[in-house]
Amino acid sequence: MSEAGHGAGHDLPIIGSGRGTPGDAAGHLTASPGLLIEGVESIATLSGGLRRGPAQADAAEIGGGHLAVAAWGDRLVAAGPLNEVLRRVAEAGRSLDDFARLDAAGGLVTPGLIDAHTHLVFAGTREFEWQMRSRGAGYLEILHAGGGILSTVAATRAASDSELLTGARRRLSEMLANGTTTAEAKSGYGLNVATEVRILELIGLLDRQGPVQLVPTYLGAHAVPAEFRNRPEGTAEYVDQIIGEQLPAVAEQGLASFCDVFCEKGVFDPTQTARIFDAARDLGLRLRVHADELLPSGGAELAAELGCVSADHLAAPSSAGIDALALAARTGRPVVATLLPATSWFLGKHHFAPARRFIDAGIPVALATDLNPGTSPTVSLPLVMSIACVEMGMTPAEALAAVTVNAAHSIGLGSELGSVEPGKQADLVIWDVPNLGQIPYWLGSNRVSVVVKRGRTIFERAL
Ligand code: IZC
Ligand code: ZN
Repeated sequence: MSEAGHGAGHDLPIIGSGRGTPGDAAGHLTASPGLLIEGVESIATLSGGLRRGPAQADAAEIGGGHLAVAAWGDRLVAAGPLNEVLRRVAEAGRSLDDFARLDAAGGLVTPGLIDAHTHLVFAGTREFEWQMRSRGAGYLEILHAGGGILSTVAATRAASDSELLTGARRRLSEMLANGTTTAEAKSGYGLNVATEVRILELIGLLDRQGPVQLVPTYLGAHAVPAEFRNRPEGTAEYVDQIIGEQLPAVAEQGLASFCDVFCEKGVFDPTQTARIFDAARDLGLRLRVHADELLPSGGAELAAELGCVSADHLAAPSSAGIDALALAARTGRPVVATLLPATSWFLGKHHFAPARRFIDAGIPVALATDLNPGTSPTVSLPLVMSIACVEMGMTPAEALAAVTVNAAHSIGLGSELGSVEPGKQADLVIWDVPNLGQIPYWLGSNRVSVVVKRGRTIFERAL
């Protein structure tokens, strides 16, 4: 639907329970196993796999109107001109009677958005620290004075499960309303065995409850906790605890897909990071890293060397680090550069990751919110896309690839999520805009009309 016609969203029929898929924990069955979305103006399919180099700008768009998307169960069946989609449905031996119908009213369909970097589960807020920063205090200076991450750790340790769940659920529902259907979610505000395990268990519970799908990451190496900080060998002792106690507990219970480390000057150095990663890999975890957020710290180089699935932040990589990531991409071992421009912006840094250099060097770029109470209290991937376009010179199509197909690869789910292709999971957003350029263009507004997860409508906006 065009901007002039956006009121047409009133007419969208409500289907399903708004929750759950057949067989999931919620157990809400919907009437029809199929879903047919009609009246689509254009589809940004993002088909064709990981985007890098000039291909980062290829959204694999189908335009011209009279388009449709069909799903059966939780899988996509067909997307394209309505006639072709109906033919595919018939060829598959399905009757249209078994499809719920949804009118996109001339809107755009994209894959469900994927937020590849969030610190979803935390207690407390840090608006006070943010105001200190705008008066000149440094992020790491505040951390070393016992604030920053450590103030969130104190609040999180003290919070009950139900308090943590209430906060996380509120953020998840806002993420969903902004088009996010899958998110990576980190621990890292526990910094001891009991609370790190507790946070990851809560992430598992939230994932099972849905509808937003979560990929859990263990981030015990987010900071050195207060109880270790006044010892001469405190950092080394805490790394020993991570390797000796936290990682085995997390791995034994199968609580995390990834292990992450905040590799930054003054936090964990590359040698400590590599020790943690060696242990994590031995326990079957995949690797992702907070790399070069504030200063060149050897994080990008390490990510390439150790085969991290993703290197995140990269606002201050060294040239050698960029070269190492480019070489990894050229030699078939791509590390996704997951950039977090809302963080740079909220830190008031005027210093953003060199996205154009990454893209020109053939490094696949993803974008994520970095949702956290200190440096990026936002849930909105469309807002992150806007900042990426304005501050990092990305095009809207590059930014869309960065929050769909490349974000799927960043969390290791590239074969399952991130594009509108037959066989992939039916996670979709119907947008109240006629073309993808308008997603980041409508700065700070929300143009999501309908969100579909695993073939079921889970969100509809009342216009
Ligand atoms: O709570 O400050 N950078 N970790 C590394 C963060 C930002 C989150 C926080
Ligand atoms: Zn982070």
